[in-house]
Amino acid sequence: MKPETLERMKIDVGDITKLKVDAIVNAANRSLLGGGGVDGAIHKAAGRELVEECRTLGGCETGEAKITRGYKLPAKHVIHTVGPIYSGSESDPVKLASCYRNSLNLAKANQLHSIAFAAISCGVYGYPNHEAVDIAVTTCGDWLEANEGYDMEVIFSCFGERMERLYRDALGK
Ligand code: AR6
Repeated sequence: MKPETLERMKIDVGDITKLKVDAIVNAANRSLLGGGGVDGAIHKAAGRELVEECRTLGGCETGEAKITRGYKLPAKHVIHTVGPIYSGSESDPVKLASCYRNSLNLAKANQLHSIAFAAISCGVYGYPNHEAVDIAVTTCGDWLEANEGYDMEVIFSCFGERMERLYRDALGK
């Protein structure tokens, strides 16, 4: 990956619900009706209207992404993606990479220019965090290089120092 591509990806340490970006990416489940972890935090901060819009979407398959408004969040939109529940099978990295790629494609299709990702599948879905971070950085980097003429700021939201260290290592920062 080109050094300038790595430079286009940033790290934020803290609560993703505080970020004022065009879209934050939620680590949702297939129902899209809320849950624990970052999903619970996003729904709580966005308010009831978010789950009402989610109810109209008919769920979401693993590796896919859907977009809603941000309601009470500082972020304009929420992109909901469903990471794989880690099983150790060959499809896990494929599905996880799809989450990042589909979220970025959806953001571009909606003319968005800044996107902050939660660490998809890195909590209750049990994906080994080091591997998941490598997939996140590689997939977003490849996307930025394939969409070079499009202005997109990618932020990785790290909830705690341990995740921050993993992203810093992966980005060489
Ligand atoms: N801001 C940023 N990151 C956060 C926040 C926050 N406020 N809260 C937690 N994280 P998880 P998953 C981090 O478990 O593994 C839900 O119930 C957290 O430390 O939220 O994809 C859904 O409904 C971890 O690094 O998502 C699904 O059922 C990362 O976000 C299921 O969990 C993801 O952890 C999805 O599991």
